[in-house]
Amino acid sequence: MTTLLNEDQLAVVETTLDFAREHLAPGALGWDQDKHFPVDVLRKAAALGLGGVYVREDLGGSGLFRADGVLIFEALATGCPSIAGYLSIHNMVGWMIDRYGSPAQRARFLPALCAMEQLGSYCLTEPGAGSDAAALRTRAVRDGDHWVLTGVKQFISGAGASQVYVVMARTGADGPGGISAFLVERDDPGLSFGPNERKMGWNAQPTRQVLLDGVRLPADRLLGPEGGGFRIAMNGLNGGRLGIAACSLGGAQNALDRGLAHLRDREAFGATLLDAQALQFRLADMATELAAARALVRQAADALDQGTADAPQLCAMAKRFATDTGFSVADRALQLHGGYGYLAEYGVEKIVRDLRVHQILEGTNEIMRVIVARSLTGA
Ligand code: FAD
Ligand code: 2MC
Repeated sequence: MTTLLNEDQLAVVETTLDFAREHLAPGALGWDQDKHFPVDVLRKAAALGLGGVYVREDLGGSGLFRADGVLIFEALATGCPSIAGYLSIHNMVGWMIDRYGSPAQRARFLPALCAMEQLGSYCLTEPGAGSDAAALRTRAVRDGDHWVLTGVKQFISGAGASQVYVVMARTGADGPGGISAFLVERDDPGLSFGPNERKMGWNAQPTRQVLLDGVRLPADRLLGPEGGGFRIAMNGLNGGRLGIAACSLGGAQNALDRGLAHLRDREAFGATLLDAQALQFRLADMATELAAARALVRQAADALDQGTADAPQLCAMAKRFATDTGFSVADRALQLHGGYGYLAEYGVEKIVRDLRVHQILEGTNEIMRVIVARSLTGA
């Protein structure tokens, strides 16, 4: 994963891989089993600058680029894709506040988010509006100097544990142009949470409904312009999709490494399994596909950093391709372990379960194809 990186990037990768090895990998299986969200470990990550990767440095951020972020999230995911995935979402929230917030909003929210004294969540999806996000129905009604928010957000990562929620709500007409973004805090009266969902993977972080029952916010909690919320949400997701794509690369790389180690150790038919050319070819395909996915993720990150017109499509291509490839590589690594791959203690089935949801969240891979197809057809 270090080919063609400059010295600064190599240092970032090395530090983050060390962190993943020391602080994520040892706990990952237990957190999955116990559904434990290790906030103390997140704070240690923040001490390395991973709580505000893209936030400007004046308020405690690291001021890095997407090209750095994809290296960071790939490295973190070698230790635990679920925690790396949450960190990517937290950093999406920080980026949105840094990019669209007023000076007062930046000063109020960013230092604590960068230190991960406070955690962030992103609230777009609703029970009746997932892929068709612009159909969301949570309402924000102006009342003098306040906004009053009512609605339900579904599947919110980090909900309950997070203090800061970026909530997309309808302030105007139907469709994307009638949506605004708001900064909601956990102790705002009227905010509550559903139970923690029971899930296939991503168990090291909570997923809950966010219930807004007449949440009354001062007018200065509007993030960006009124009616600009969908644009803000989509621009956040362009980077978020790269973070998730990178998490798939890291999880799959770990699974591939485990598969190789297992074949080297395991003996059958009078030789080690690694001597079987059919299995060597399988490893070769897995490594090749992962390298291709990594190249696309890095290309998309460069495009987003440079603000090219095709960046959203490239992010969608990279998210679709890397998350499909990552899942497939992890699944093949499980197969290479035979029956042991199916046992929790070998760690591969957990990677498969964690990586499965990357094909669904931050825009399903069908929606990624919609985005790419629209860019081709001009529809
Ligand atoms: P639907 O939109 O109902 O889609 C159902 C199926 O139809 C999918 O396969 C979809 O691809 C397909 N489909 C829909 N429209 C089309 C189309 N036009 N063409 C082809 N196929 C189509 N959301 C947040 O806002 N914040 C979070 O923090 C968050 N975290 C999540 C964590 C987890 C563990 C999960 C599972 C989800 C999370 N989500 C979050 C929600 C996630 O983004 C949505 O689940 C996802 O966008 C899909 O929406 P949906 O579940 O309503 O599926
Ligand atoms: N980047 C920048 N702008 C974008 C954009 C993107 N990726 N996607 C859409 N826009 C803009 C678009 O250019 C348009 O702007 P304008 O009005 O200036 O022309 C505006 O947004 C409306 O876009 P569309 O007309 O394409 O809207 P439509 O409703 O047809 O479809 C679609 C938009 C399907 C692409 C969008 O609803 C979508 O991405 N759906 C998937 C939802 C999703 O990703 N949810 C993830 C939730 S978060 C999560 O899962 C986590 C784990 C955190």
